[in-house]
Amino acid sequence: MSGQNVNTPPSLYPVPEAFAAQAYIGSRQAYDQLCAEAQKDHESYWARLAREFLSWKQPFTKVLDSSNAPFYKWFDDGLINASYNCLDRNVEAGLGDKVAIIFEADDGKVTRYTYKELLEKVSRLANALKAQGVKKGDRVVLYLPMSVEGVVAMQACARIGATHSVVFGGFSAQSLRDRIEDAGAVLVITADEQLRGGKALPLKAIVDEALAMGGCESIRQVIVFQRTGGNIQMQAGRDVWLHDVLAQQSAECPPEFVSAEHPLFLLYTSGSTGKPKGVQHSTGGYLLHAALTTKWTFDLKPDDVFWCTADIGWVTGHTYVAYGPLALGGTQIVFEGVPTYPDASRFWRMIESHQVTIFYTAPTAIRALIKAAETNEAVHPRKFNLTSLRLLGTVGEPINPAAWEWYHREIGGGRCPIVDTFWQTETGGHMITPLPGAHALKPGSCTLPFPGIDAAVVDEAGKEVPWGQGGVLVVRKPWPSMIRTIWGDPERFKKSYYPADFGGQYYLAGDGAIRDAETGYFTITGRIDDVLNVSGHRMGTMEIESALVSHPLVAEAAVVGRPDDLTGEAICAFVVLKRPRPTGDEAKQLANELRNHVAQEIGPIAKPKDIRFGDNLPKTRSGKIMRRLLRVIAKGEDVTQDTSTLENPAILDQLAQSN
Ligand code: 7RM
Repeated sequence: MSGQNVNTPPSLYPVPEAFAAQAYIGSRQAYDQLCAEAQKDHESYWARLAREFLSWKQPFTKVLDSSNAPFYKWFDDGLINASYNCLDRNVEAGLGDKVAIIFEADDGKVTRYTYKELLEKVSRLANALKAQGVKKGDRVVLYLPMSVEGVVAMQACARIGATHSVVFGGFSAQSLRDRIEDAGAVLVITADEQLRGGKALPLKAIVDEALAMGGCESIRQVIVFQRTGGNIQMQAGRDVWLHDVLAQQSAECPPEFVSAEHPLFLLYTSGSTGKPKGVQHSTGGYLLHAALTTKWTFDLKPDDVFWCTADIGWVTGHTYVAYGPLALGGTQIVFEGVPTYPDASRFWRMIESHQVTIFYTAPTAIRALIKAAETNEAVHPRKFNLTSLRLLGTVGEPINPAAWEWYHREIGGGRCPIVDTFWQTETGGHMITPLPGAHALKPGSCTLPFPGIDAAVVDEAGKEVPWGQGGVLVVRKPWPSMIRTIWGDPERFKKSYYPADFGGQYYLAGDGAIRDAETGYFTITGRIDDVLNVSGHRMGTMEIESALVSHPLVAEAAVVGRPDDLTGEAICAFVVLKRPRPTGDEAKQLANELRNHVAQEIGPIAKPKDIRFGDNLPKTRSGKIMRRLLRVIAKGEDVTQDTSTLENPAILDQLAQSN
């Protein structure tokens, strides 16, 4: 191949010459130079980029404040507004009539929004929020479908300095209530219903249910976007229609400039213990990394059509839908529906019809679409013209090399680099990822840290391990878009991310990693805590256990993950009832009841795939559940470890046979 670099080991995919020639970061040398700049003076490097990428109302004078570490502050005395940076400055630069968002509805209807139109919508809603008494620093919960209105609502909050907290539309009333209460939100923005795969699913009714549960007395108003016209109850004095409030408001709203450290948003995510944590992000540092990574990782150019398929309910939808592409004045697709409706060619059809050039999705979607294409020629990507594509990306979970190869060959035509981007809700944006014009690719590896990110693989003592040896992934230096705290629980923030056993110095990602012996490339080996990754969705085992034991029949439950070809990991629950262990049809029926109960408590995405009933759980003599053994049983493998420390070794056979 002509693009082959002499230094590229043969198992790697070299950077295509044509791509490198036009890329912002077009060589390994250019990448190394940026890393060297950051290495030499971490603060000056980030300060330079913050000045280049963002427009400041008042420039910052201090870059990094470590005086209260690990509660780092970046660009603290700078004044900035995220919505100004995403909208006004693009309009001011002459991009007012450029299409910002191409919206494709579930039913295929397409609507385009220019930067000018988006700015108007955002300003109207921002004025409506102000009219409702929403003030700078107030929290606003968004429970919305994947929609332009969702992006507008986030931007409107940012415009007035309110802190948004988006709750994914698949979460239950209970989960929504918990988040509203924890955030102390003053207002909810929702829709009557959401449309997914031709089906209307309730949203407003779930908000009603959540607010009726109590604990949400801080809520003063509910704004309702009319999406389907479905039948819902409007509570007088509390609920108003979005179209009514927008019509009453002016299309001009001066942005509220805030400190760079002002909380732009909270986003709840699962941890290894009990309840979800409200990850708090800043305005300036976060927006910098959103813009910077969108530009360098995705090589986003003015003429690109960018499509990130993530829902705004997840962090990927925040950084690479609501903020990153807009901060750069890009054009992007917002898609309401699902990849399998009306059939499993929806993504490929949309790439062709919108001439998408950069496509970013999750391995779980790729695996599902591979399976569909294998059994149904009509939905095979080769039936579509995908030649507009120039770059592909993945996120959310490890991608298995076979799926990578298929994505590369069938979607990218062998011509498009794939950026396998490793990051987390807490990191705000990409941490370890190829820069497509600089790095030769290795399927299954996220390659090297983004310039300025000091990632390392260390042992339990915090000491770096040699390449080729597995360890724990840490980030040694603070970076601008890092999590600032856990809302309302700074102690938990410290304990979760800067625990004393790693010297308290390094950010602990919660993942294991190994670096390739020759290239130093990172491969993520999976979570090292009790967090599962099901279809790219983060789920705490304890959260699911709590949901199970809240059912009146359940005495005890233990949840583990097991590998799954389609979803990456599958949830496997071991349950002890308060009555004799059920078998046969009774077991099936009870398992279904428990699954529905978990859906009620958390949401359908948390439903266990397997539920096994036992008389007991395998425990040590001190009463600790041996999850390690449960993981072996969940996989369907034989327990070969020594089980002599178990209180009740006979339970293993029972659980193994209870499937
Ligand atoms: C963006 C996002 C974070 C967890 C993280 C990892 C896993 C994410 C990759 C990955 C291997 C990747 N935020 N993860 N990306 N594992 N390769 N490219 O997913 O907070 O929801 O999840 O997801 O375990 O810790 S998240």
